[in-house]
Order: sequence, then C-alpha cells, then structure tokens
Amino acid sequence: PLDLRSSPRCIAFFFYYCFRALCCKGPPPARPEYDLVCIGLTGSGKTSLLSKLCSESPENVVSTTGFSIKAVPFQNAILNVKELGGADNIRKYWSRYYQGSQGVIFVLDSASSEDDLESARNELHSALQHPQLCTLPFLILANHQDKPAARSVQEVLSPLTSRGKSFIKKCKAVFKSCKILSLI
Ligand SMILES: Nc1nc2c(ncn2[C@@H]2O[C@H](COP(=O)(O)OP(=O)(O)OP(=O)(O)O)[C@@H](O)[C@H]2O)c(=O)[nH]1
Ligand SMILES: [Mg+2]
Repeated sequence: PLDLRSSPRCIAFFFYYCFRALCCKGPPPARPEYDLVCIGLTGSGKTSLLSKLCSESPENVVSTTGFSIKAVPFQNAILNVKELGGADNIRKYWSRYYQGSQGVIFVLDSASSEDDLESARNELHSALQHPQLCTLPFLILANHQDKPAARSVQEVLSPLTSRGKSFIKKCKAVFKSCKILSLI
C-alpha cells in the first residue's frame, strides 16, 4: 500500500493529480448566445413551441400577457427567445421589443378562420418589412397541421407572397409546417 508520508515522490504525484482534477479540467467551453423574438397571433402556439424546445410540459399553457423570455439550449448555442403575447391589445406594442433581436420566429395557426389568418398575414407582412427585423433570419412556422382544417404552407402564405414578392425574397425567410402538440 502507498504510504504518502514515506515517499516525497508519492506526495508530489498526489498534489499533481489533485491540481489537474481541480484546475485543468475547467468548465465546458461557453456556447454562443443569440437573442430571438417570437411573434404570432394569440393561440398560434408560441408558448407551446418554447415549452417543447425546453423539454417542459406544454399542457395547461396560458395566454402570454406582455412578454416572456426563455433560454433554449442547443448543443452548439443558446437561444434567448423573447415571446411577445399575440392578443389584440398587446400586438400594437410588439415593435417596442424588436431592438437587439438577431432572428425572428413567426408562428401561424394554419387551421384558424380565414379572417384570423388574414390578420396573421398582415402582422407577418409588417414584421417582414420592419426596419429592425427585415434583414434578420426569419423562421415562419405554419402550425396546427394536425387539425383537419389546416392549410398547407403554400395556402397560408401564397396571398402574402403575391402581395409583394420582393420583400419575401429580400429577407432570409424559411417557411416550415409543423404540429407542435403532436411532437410532444
Ligand atoms: N391541435 C394543436 N393545438 C396546438 C398546437 N400548438 C399549440 N396548440 C394549442 O393551442 C393553444 C394555444 O397555444 P399557446 O402556445 O398558448 O399559444 P400562444 O401563441 O403562446 O398564444 P398567446 O400567448 O396568447 O399569444 C394551446 O391550447 C395549445 O395546446 C398544434 O400544433 N396543434
Ligand atoms: Mg404564449
């Protein structure tokens, strides 16, 4: 058995390994963080999406009054996503919270009434043209695809693209369909 008191070499090794274990391992390398804004009409599924991405239960989500921020961890980055509530009385304040955003997630309910979908398109149109957002990467999610009344991404967005193709091309927009609840 090793007797530390009798061997100066053993003592040196002991301290060397302690030092390595305590000091050399260090914390894991820091992941870059990005600030995103998440918008869309009330009920489109923004909170459900962020709960899902944070591995939290999306059951019993309540409508967001004002805004809420979640840090969504990915392997190579952390996204600090600021969700802005989508109710009528909150939407007029959205643009006050755009500053500093590095990307945008816009969530739509593809199964909503034609009137609500038109309101969502109008909000999307304004966001895509907003000076603080128009140059940012834009992810547009046509959600609620599990519902029978859901429209395809083309159906959701074609009235918008025909309104002004140039700005859709100008921004770095990506369109995706999804069914957030079915993914849970
Ligand atoms: N069937 C179905 N329901 C969904 C889907 N995504 C969200 N929901 C439901 O839609 C409701 C509203 O979802 P939220 O995530 O609160 O919507 P929100 O966009 O955050 O709404 P506000 O905070 O009011 O702006 C909840 O009952 C969700 O369970 C989906 O893909 N399919
Ligand atoms: Mg919400």
